[in-house]
Amino acid sequence: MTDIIVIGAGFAGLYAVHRAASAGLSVLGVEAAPDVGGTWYWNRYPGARCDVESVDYSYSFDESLQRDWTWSERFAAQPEILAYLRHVADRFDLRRHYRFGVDIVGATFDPEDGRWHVRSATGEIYPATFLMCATGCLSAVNRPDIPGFDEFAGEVYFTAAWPREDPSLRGKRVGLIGTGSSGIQVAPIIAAQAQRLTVFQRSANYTIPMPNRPWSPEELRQIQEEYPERRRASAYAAAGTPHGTYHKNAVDTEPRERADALWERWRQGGVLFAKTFPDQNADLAANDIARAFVEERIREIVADPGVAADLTPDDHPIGTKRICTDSGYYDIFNRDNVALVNLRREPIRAITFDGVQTSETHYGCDVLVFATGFDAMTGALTRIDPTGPRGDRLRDCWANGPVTFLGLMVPGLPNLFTISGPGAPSVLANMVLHAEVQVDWAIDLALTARRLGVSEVEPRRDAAVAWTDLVAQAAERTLFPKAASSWYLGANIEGKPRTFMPYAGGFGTYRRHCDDVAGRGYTGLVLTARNAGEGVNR
Ligand code: NA7
Repeated sequence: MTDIIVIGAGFAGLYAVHRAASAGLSVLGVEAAPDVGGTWYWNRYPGARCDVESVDYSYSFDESLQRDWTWSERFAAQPEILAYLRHVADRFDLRRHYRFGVDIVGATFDPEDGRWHVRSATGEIYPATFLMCATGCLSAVNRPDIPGFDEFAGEVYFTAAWPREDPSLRGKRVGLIGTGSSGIQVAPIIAAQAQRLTVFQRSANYTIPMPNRPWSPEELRQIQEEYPERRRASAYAAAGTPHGTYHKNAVDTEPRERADALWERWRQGGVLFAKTFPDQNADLAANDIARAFVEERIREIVADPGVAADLTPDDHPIGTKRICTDSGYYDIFNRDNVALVNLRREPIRAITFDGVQTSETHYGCDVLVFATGFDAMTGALTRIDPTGPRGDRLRDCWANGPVTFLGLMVPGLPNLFTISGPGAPSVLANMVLHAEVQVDWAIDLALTARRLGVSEVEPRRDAAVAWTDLVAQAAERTLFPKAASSWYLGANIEGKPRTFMPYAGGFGTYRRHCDDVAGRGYTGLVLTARNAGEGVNR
């Protein structure tokens, strides 16, 4: 009998399978892809990199793994991250627990046998006591509903499902739709290959150049020496990395000192720019200072003032949509073979058999690349739509926005864990350490349940509502809700309820909440012993 099914073989899923198996639980991993990697399996478009430094965006649970693996660059590229995850799967012999190529499309908790029955697209049913969805925040691909989509006669690629054999774009006219992190990362590489690149931009985003470089042997030696301290500093930090903010608020800092701090972060690169000052994401005046700095850089890099203006966001404070990290994005607009189309001025009317028709012009294309994002945070979960013993369905439970307990559990759906689900810091933190925290919490709970002879664990509705209120309050203390079209808010998907989904109170604070609930014997949960009838309120 399987104790726990883990859906997904990305960072969270692999660790969950390892942790469960090491703790003596019988575990089955299921994964739609033919191998491990999760988001790093699918998002293999050229230029894909993580915007968190490699030495932080890696597991901390095993010191010898940490010691033996050497990252070649500050910001790891997709092939290296995938190689790392394959190494982890080999090292801990994790593939033997997995079935690959299994696409899960449903899950129902049967009150009769007290188990989840997890259903694949081909109709197999897998039963287990616990179900852990390690399905990722950014895995349900958004395929935009543009008229004529199927009429296009040329090649079509999605950055989020890039072919394993990299297609050659040399000498072709390429249209790129979408200018989030993925579009911004892939664009410079396409620009260097294609005969012509047309970038279709619906919303401009802020992007910070990534000063990527190989780690020097000396740096690597020092990182190894300081790893324990680095991990200690990350464990309860706001974003799960050792980096903090400047020691003073932007509004309390003299202009010259402020500029120095911003330059420092600009040179450091990556998402850290979004957190240069402590007040940057809470106070519009502080945010405007950081924003003005980046806008000046855009005008310096992009030669045509009209194009620079179009590349400058006008609908969100900086950092309230995921800040992008690029390698030469703004520079491509100085090339003769690259054009920017501002879809706010000339919206797409249709895709035709040979290009894109906007309200103004027809742009001939041989290839269309869609970097149009994801049904983020909830999409991969509502697609499975777990259904509880009393008929509660996740889609209905979240019809007006996600309600969760610690972003990990949902009332009405016992024994279900949603790793990196809404209501947790997830994408606002280092996803790898975040996965470790949540997986540890969930597996500890499963082990506690087993020890106590408890067959069902479920959050109380009032406890979930209280946590969800806390998530909303944390967001209200920030500028995040002011972004017009962010996927954090579900605003990129038509009909999706607008709620700020991640917990913005900080990774360290979140971890303390998790510690606290476990330390008090799982307050907020109902633990039910199957044959003992009544549940125990905690
Ligand atoms: P994002 O950040 O959601 O970006 C998607 C982009 O696609 C964004 O510019 C969208 O414009 C655009 N988009 C979506 N649908 C359309 C249509 N129909 N027409 C034109 N443009 C469209 O996804 P990414 O994959 O780039 O990045 C996701 C995260 O992965 C990233 O934040 C990192 O954390 C890693 P919009 O802004 O909605 O106007």
